[in-house]
Formats: sequence, C-alpha cells, structure tokens
Amino acid sequence: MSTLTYEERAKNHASPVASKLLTIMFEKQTNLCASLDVRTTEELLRLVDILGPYICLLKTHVDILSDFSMEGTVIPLKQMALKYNFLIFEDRKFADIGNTVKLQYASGVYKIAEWADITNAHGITGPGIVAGLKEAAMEVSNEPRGLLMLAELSSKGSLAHGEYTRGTVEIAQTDKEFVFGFIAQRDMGGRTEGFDWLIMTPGVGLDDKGDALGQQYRTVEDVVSTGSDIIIVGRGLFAKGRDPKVEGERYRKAGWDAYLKRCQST
Ligand code: S5P
Repeated sequence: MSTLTYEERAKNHASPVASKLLTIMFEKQTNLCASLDVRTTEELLRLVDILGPYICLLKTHVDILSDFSMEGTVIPLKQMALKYNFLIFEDRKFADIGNTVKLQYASGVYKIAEWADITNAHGITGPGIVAGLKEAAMEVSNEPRGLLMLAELSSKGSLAHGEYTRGTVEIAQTDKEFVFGFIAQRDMGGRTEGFDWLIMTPGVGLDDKGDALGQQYRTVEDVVSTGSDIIIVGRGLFAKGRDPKVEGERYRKAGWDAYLKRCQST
C-alpha cells in the first residue's frame, strides 16, 4: 500500500483525474466520499449542501432518482462541486461488451460521460469494457475522465475474489491514464510496476456491522490500514436519526486521522 502523502502522489500521477482528486484531498484534508442513495433530487441536493465541506468526492446512483434531469439535477450538482470543491463519481458499474458500454456511458437519459468525473466497471466481460468506455469519454467530454475497476465487493458471498480479482487488476493495467484505481477492500499492489492505484472502499460504518441485505461494514481505521485511500460512506452519514453535519465531520476526521497514522508508519 502507499505510504506516500496524497500531495506527493498528486504530483506524479499518470491520471489527470487522480491528480485532481488527490489535490482536493490534501487541500481539504479529507478522504471521505459521500454515497448518497436517495430518491429525489431535492433530497440529494439538500444532503450535498450539508456534506460538501467534508468530502473530496460525491458518489451518485442517478438511476435511483425519480426526477432526474440534466437541468434540474446535473447542473446544480456541478455548481455545488465547484462551490465546495469535490469531484463526482457515478457508480454505474458497467458490465457489458465494449460497444454497448460505450453507448450506455455517452447516451440515454443520463449521459454520464458528459458530467461525471469518475465512473466504474466490472471486469467480467474483459478488457474491451475499458476500451469502449475510454472511446466514449474521449468523444463526449473535453474534461478528463477516470475509471475505477470493481476488484472486490463488500457484500456477503461476493464472487469477486482470488482469480477474478487478479484478472480485474490485469484489465486495469491496459490503460494507465484512464483507469486509476479500484473499488476494493484492500490494496491491489502494482506499485513496483509503476502503478499508483487509488483504492476506494465502500462498506464502511462506525456504528453498524451490516444490513439485512448482505452489506458488511468495516471501520474506517480497519480499511485505511489495509490500503484504502478513500472511504465511501453512505447510510452512516444520513440514515434516519443521524445528523449528516455531525457524521460528515466525524467520518472526515476518522478517515484523515487513519491516513496520517498510515503515513507515519514508515
Ligand atoms: O462492494 C461494493 C461496491 C459499491 S460501489 N459495495 C457497496 O456497497 N458499493 C456501493 O457503496 C453501494 O452501491 C452503495 O451505493 C454504497 C454503500 O452504501 P452504504 O449505505 O451501505 O454505506
């Protein structure tokens, strides 16, 4: 795992999106990504306005919104991203052949490539998925775009381990500029071969062990000490009875303290 500072990593990263993100992280002193799975744009924007100061990244699932539109959802989200200085990650989990994901990423109702700095994909279909998404990114956007591969999952009984995870890492190696990291539970290596992958880890919660549908939570300290660079927190921030402002600062501080501890361990 990397024991370099986010600032050091930002300077040398092969991916412009990763550099931008690492810069935000050290400037704002946060490695917290808020995952806001809510049903309306109003609720999404309300939470982003509270959590904005504490996050480096906002993770969305725009297909959950009942009222998605470019005007009503994307434009205000982009304004908030500028105001609070964070990037946007649409957690689309692409999983089809290259030609199909290219169309899904650029077109349809959501036009993800037009506005999301980051998206992600499964390795199940092979390296064509990276090539297809990259083509869409280059055709649609003048802004840098970045891709994360799903190497491991947080849910109970996940099939993404062992050979599957290793195969996904090999797919990630096919494009050093576009693929800059993984959704994973631990470090994925690669540093000796010149890769500085960012590890983003969901399934993080300080108060619960999991949910009734297979989600499993680990603590902030646990995931950062095994190689996570960015903690992805959803219901821990905004579930019923929780104050997102209080939890935003609590998770930001826990993530940052765990990161400082890791940097000092060398
Ligand atoms: O392995 C995974 C990968 C992802 S991207 N496990 C996950 O839970 N996720 C996503 O992280 C999931 O889709 C959800 O948006 C978020 C976790 O939400 P929480 O409320 O359980 O923290």
